[in-house]
Amino acid sequence: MNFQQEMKARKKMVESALDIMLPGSEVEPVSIHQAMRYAVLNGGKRLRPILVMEGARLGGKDMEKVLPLACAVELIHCFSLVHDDLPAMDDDDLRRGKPTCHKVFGEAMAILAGDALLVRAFELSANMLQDSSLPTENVLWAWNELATATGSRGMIAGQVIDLESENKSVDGDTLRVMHQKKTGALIKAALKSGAIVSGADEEQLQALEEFAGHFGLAFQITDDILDVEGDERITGKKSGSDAAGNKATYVSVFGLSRANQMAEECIEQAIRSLDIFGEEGWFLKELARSVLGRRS
Ligand code: GRG
Repeated sequence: MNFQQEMKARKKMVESALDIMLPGSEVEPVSIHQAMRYAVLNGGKRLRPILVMEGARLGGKDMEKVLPLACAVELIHCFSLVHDDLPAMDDDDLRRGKPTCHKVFGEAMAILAGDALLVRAFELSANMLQDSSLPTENVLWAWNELATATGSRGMIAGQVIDLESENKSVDGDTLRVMHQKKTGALIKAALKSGAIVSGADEEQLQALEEFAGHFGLAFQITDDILDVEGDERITGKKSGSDAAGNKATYVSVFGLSRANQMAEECIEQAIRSLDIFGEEGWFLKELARSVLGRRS
């Protein structure tokens, strides 16, 4: 299978699993379950669950084994998107090409749906303890990585720095830390948690952590570039919202040309981090290269 086919196949696996792992839209109270399903089963590249699966493959386990963990990571990501779009945060009307969760279900239900997705994510991670082929201590370790990456020292910290930086001049270091936490932490935890549960060794974990650090930053830089140059019909969200919200981005701080160059440098470094995997590193290398040309 080539890279595109592999991505498509993994995305399909994740989408089927998400459909099963979310409560059905007929489960009472139906309003919350409909809002949760709307927020998750609405497109999306499924990058983070695909990283969990790749971590597991490189650690030597079947990708199917870690599907509950992969889905948990996607639910955490979707929770963050629902809350990020709320009027109190970015106040966005469009996400993945569709009206945002609060536009369809109302603000209160969107807040609850986000909360419920986060809780369901930890339920799914806990369910992995029932799989006797996965060492309990590794499942707990992965769970801990995920919680730290999501919480007030990880993604939520990044969001706080973001909120507190609005309308202020921000230097490159603050911007990098903000993005490492807001976007990078969950991306890193995704790849690492998949590798941890499947028993990857210290050297592999170190390499994956390094890869994910560079990859996550490149991903965010290209996100900032897409906000300026992207086609709304493809990105599925409103362009120019960073500038409209007076947000510090790689484009506003460094300019478009330097931002592009920085993304390329990050991807080169990411690819170099994979040396220890030899041929086995092909999927992550292709994934890294695809970030530079991404249009959504
Ligand atoms: C309010 C308690 C509370 C928590 C929420 C809102 C928040 C904390 C964190 C925000 C994190 C956030 C929205 C980061 C943005 C990261 C980003 C680049 C999102 C887009 O990711 P893609 O391109 O999206 O992978 P798809 O739609 O493809 O999944």
